[in-house]
Amino acid sequence: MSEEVTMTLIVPTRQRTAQLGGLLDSVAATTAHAESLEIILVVDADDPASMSFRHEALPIKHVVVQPGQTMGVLNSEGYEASTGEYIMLLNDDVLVRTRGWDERVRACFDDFPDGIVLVHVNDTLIREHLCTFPIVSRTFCELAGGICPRSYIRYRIDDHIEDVFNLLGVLGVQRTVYLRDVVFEHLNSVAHPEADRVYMSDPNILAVDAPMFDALFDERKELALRLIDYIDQRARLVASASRRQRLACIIDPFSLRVPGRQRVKCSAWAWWITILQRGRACIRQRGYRGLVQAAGRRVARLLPSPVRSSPTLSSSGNVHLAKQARPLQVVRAKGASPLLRGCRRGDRA
Ligand SMILES: [Mn+2]
Repeated sequence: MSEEVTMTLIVPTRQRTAQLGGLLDSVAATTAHAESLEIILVVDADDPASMSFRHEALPIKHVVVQPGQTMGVLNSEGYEASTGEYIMLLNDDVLVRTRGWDERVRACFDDFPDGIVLVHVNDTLIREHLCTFPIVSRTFCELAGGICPRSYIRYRIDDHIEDVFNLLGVLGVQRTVYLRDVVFEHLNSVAHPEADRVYMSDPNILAVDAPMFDALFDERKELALRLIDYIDQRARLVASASRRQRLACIIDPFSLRVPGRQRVKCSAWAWWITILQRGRACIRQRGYRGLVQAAGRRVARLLPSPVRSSPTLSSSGNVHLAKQARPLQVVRAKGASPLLRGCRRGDRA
């Protein structure tokens, strides 16, 4: 495994280092490749305990901001300082429960080499209903102009990211992966008399974040279009490279002159004239027996034959024909069209 950072966890945290320690212990205990992990703690300048927090098993980077910033700003500042190829927005009130979670996430991104994927884990509260802890690629962030808008106070950051991918889905590009059995237990819940643990949101903050989310809808639609353009452009480059490779294998242009290479178009009238002319020429040159033989050969040619004249790749990588193709010679008998060549006496083509 390389020492390169592939995964960044962005964790805004304030004055609860015990809980933060619990999260990082669980990360250290479950990560398959801790050496390619980067933890970014976004901490307030008036919080010395968080600013000096370290973990013995994990590389920690601190990003210090002025107190009182929005979650949008905290996550964005964390993103600006990140170096990982894949970036996860996380909270400090989480315990990672699934061993090898990072390999599972990595495998999802490997399925889409263009990097336009949203992976999310099971937070045990909101689960498949929303990507509470979203993971996206740096490529996505660069196309989006950041990991999230800075203006969201606390809520709707996950909704905002997920919504972009929901819009991709509308356009037939399904790029959201929910890892149901990769558990990041979210401890942010309150006892609710009528239900299991539920996540309670602050209505005053939601009153700001919800209209913001609505106001940015058109912006997300534009982003979805940009993402699809990027996906298409990448696919074209990959297809073009593979076509170039196929053409590079061909060294003999005459090897391409195989039967069936043209789309033959002919009016019914011209077709009948040709058949009659050929038949007459055959009878003239080789008699009725020759005509039957020629017709038999023509029928045999229509039958599928794996050996005859199909281009094959030799061990040297060069395309050649099972039977050596001759350069075409247009033979023009008196008044006969080049099409009549097939009926020349002694022709064993
Ligand atoms: Mn939380």
